[in-house]
Amino acid sequence: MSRYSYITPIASGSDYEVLNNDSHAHPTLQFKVVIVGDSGCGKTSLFSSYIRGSFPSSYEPTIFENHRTIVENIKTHEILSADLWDTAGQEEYERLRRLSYQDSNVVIIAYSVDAPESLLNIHEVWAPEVMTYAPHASILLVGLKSDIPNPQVNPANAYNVAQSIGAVAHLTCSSIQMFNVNELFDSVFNTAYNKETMKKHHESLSNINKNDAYISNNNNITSSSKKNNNINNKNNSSNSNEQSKSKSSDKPSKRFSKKGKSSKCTIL
Ligand SMILES: Nc1nc2c(ncn2[C@@H]2O[C@H](COP(=O)(O)OP(=O)(O)OP(=O)(O)O)[C@@H](O)[C@H]2O)c(=O)[nH]1
Ligand SMILES: [Mg+2]
Repeated sequence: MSRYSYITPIASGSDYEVLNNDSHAHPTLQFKVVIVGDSGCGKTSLFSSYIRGSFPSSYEPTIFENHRTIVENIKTHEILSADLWDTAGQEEYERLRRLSYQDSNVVIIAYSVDAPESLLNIHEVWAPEVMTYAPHASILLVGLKSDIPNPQVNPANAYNVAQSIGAVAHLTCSSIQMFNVNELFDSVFNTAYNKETMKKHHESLSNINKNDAYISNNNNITSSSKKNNNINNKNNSSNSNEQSKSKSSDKPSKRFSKKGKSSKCTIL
């Protein structure tokens, strides 16, 4: 990997293999991945090389296309399903493209290493659009057509752009030569998978905290009722036990509902 490429820990982990769509695999998780970038930078060729293992023979501008792809983690054999959304780089399809972002987990922003303006457009067009329409999606930056001799894009500039838009990975690929294509999609799936796993982990932690709050509230009830009993025992008034019992059973329920509410708010 060149010194200007990187894959952060969230985008690292496992390797994946594309399965036949007619395989009867049962995915455990489903993701949506969108690719955007200047027209002609090589988005469709990248998807085609990865999914079908073939490079398109002619250039046809995309209007809109999506592919459901089933992949298997080669270590754990876990099956994931990914909807790969190919979009139009052309300006006239801007409105249609903006509809593609909804609910995406990962967005690949692409430029071509032979077109410096496609890198400039990351700041001008693509990153602002992604941040507006897919604010929660993770971004990977990819430089396409890396096989072209004498690339026009300065790799240090591309690295700086990747950092400035918070890309979780920056790679250069060649769809013709299948160079770094699998590596790019491994990073895409690892990002989506790791994010989902972290989300589930946080959710279960928050449930544990809620249970803890519930238990501690119940403990407060018990200790407060004991305290009340002690006070009442000290006072030693007639029927004090019965009274204190009824008081203690009134009081704790109030405290419980108050405490229960505020701790719930804090957690949520
Ligand atoms: N040398 C080289 N050429 C490529 C590569 N990938 C794509 N191309 C060429 O670049 C041109 C545009 O490729 P596409 O993949 O259709 O570009 P796109 O980004 O999908 O374009 P739009 O659909 O218009 O947004 C085609 O002529 C491809 O043959 C690559 O890895 N290396
Ligand atoms: Mg296309």
